[in-house]
Amino acid sequence: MSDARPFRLVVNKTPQLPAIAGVYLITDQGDNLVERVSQGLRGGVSVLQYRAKDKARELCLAEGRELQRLCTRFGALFIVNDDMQLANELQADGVHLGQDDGTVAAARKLLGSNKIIGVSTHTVAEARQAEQDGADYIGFGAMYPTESKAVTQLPGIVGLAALRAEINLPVVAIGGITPANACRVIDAGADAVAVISSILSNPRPDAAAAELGLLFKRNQPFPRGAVLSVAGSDSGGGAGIQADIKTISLVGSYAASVLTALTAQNTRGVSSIHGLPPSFVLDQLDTVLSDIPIDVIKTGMLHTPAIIAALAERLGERKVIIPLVIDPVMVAKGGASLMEREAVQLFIDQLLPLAYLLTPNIPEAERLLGRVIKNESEMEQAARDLYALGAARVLIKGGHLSSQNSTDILFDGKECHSFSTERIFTSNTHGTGCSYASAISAFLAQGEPLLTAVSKAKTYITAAIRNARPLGRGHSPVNHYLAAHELT
Ligand code: TZP
Ligand code: MG
Repeated sequence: MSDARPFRLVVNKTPQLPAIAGVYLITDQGDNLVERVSQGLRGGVSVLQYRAKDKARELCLAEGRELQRLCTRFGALFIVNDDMQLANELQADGVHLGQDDGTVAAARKLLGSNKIIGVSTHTVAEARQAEQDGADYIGFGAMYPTESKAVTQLPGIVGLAALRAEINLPVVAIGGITPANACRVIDAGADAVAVISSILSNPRPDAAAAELGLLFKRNQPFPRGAVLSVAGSDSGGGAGIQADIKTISLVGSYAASVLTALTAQNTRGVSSIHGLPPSFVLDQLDTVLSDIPIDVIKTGMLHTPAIIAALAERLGERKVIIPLVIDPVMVAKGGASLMEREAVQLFIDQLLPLAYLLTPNIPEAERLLGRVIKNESEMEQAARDLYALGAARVLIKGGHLSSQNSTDILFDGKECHSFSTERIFTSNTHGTGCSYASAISAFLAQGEPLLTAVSKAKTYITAAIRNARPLGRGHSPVNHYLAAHELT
């Protein structure tokens, strides 16, 4: 027997750590740090830098170990700021050095070849030097003025773009970055965004981290980003899962689907509903999520309390969240109830708190809050109250009011923003809610910041209503095709 063995198994004993990319969170000096960091990790933070300014050694060791355990649980890298001795004692994944915190060579000697060493830089010259010295990534800033640190150099976005052209190492941009401005930082070439306050001072660190994470999709090829729609089928094709898939695909994202119920429906109404077993809803969900990288989950008609409970339990179990856009579908255009009565309280208690974004129209917001909403200032209060029930961001749609413009109000946890378009007087609005929430979900999955995603989706849905063609004898469906066409 020949002993020739053409292939040799090579075992790499020191597996490479993942490259620095995505959302890079730096700790602050406030209370409840472990809980806030834990929420950030749940929102998808990929690197945590432990920055313990002026803390006693014993405290640093204890706190560092706790944070490190969290990082291990969430699959995030754990980097220690400034102090290579502490990094060594904690056996962190690496250390981040300021210009005065010791050399890359000294850190390499102490920590070994498989640890990550980052260096803070403010100019192309400093970054080139760090690259020559053998750093694994560079920090670069500040991008914007910030209250978190007294910064003396502000190379900004222009400086970052110039640096990007010169440097091959991963670049972590820092300083005053928020989910609203990070798109400019990413477009200028940052591989990661380092933030303190925009995650740790946000009342919802999970949502803030998830918002930052989605932005990294913005330069991917089309179809860009993937949305999973959990909804009912509308045999008429104007609303439900059919509207969702049309919208998501036409605006440029990948659409996957989990069906909750089948409706026999046309433009005049729903004639019957065939609900699917919750176990099969979950089987669809698990099967999709175990294979396809989904960026945003959007829910529509959920139909029964059992489906709502099953979905809430499964999504709540996830370690790292997938941002969830919940369109609380309750009543069909023709008046048919699409959410059973007992389901509403269960929805409020179990699913609503998992929402990244909740998108009720006025009748839905009224039903959720148990009071009448008559004007824009009452819409604002309603958005704040639904936020208090646990949705991280809330968009109340004003289509059912009778004002001159159609105005929607978004509460982002800090302030209200309004989005207005011309009101189109028509009854051809079948599928409006589904299509609007799907467009928002797709734009989020494409890496648009929330305000841009809502604004583009509002433009889309307004065009879809304006271009609706008579079809059937009831409420004609909106025009998905021409709306997407107008957007481009
Ligand atoms: N280095 C340069 S700016 C900065 C550090 C540590 C602070 C960043 O904090 P924030 O709150 O994200 O602006
Ligand atoms: Mg430092």
